[in-house]
Amino acid sequence: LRREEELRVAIAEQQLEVHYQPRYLSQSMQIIGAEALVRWHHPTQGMLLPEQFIPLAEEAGLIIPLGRWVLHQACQQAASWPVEMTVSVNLSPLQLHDDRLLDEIARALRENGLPGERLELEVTESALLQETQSTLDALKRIKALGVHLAVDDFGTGYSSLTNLRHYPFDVIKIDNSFVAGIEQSTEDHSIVRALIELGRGLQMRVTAEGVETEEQLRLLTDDGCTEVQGFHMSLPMPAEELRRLLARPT
Ligand code: G
Ligand code: G
Ligand code: MN
Ligand code: NA
Repeated sequence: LRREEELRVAIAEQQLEVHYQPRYLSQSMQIIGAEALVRWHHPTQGMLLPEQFIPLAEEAGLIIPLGRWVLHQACQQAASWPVEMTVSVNLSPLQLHDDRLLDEIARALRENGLPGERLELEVTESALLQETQSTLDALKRIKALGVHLAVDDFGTGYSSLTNLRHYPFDVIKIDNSFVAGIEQSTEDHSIVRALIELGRGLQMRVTAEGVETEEQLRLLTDDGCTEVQGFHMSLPMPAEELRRLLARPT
């Protein structure tokens, strides 16, 4: 309960900070967007990563105010970038099924003057397993705002491919775990190639996540994966650092 109280205070007192990890075109290494990743500057424990507090936020019902705060921050930042690119925000399944989500998204866009196309919301593949019809309805309402949708951690959730066809996703994000194995494992490499092909067939863009080496980047580019994200190109960074990176002449 103490931790929960601390998190409540953290949301109210702005101890949270959003970092941004750039997403690149694999061919040109042009930055085409960035993913918002929340951090908690805990008063005594230093910087905490999302896996250390998102599960608690979900259990305690705090993911709604936390998610709302991240969404507003991300839209505000994106509106201030010197380049017109997309900001991606992770959505918890609980947010997806919250009645107020649609209004919150519309408000975050409107208050920051950000066009819907410049926001992308990421939903994990595992979130698609439950309540198919209400999930589909929620996604369609978000799409109607012009906002883009990405299916995150793809390949790990065992969702049926039939469902994927009916969902209005713009982007498939291939999970880190497959990308990590493509140099050593022909199986992992085959899975990644199949996911790239699946995206092509469904007319969805494909982003490979967790690209950590030059060789992984080369293999993915050769396989026709047009977008990449990962430590090899860039770590998640504070908003100010990303702004400087974007302002730098290329
Ligand atoms: O930042 P890190 O690299 O440690 O992220 C770990 C996990 O936390 C990822 O799966 C990411 O989707 C999730 N995450 C990061 N920021 C947010 C957020 O603002 N909301 C939700 N729901 N999940 C987030
Ligand atoms: O939302 P999602 O689960 O996709 O969140 C991305 C997570 O992956 C974040 O925790 C982010 O810090 C992490 N990440 C980003 N790039 C890399 C990478 O190259 N390698 C690894 N292992 N993790 C990464
Ligand atoms: Mn993500
Ligand atoms: Na992911």
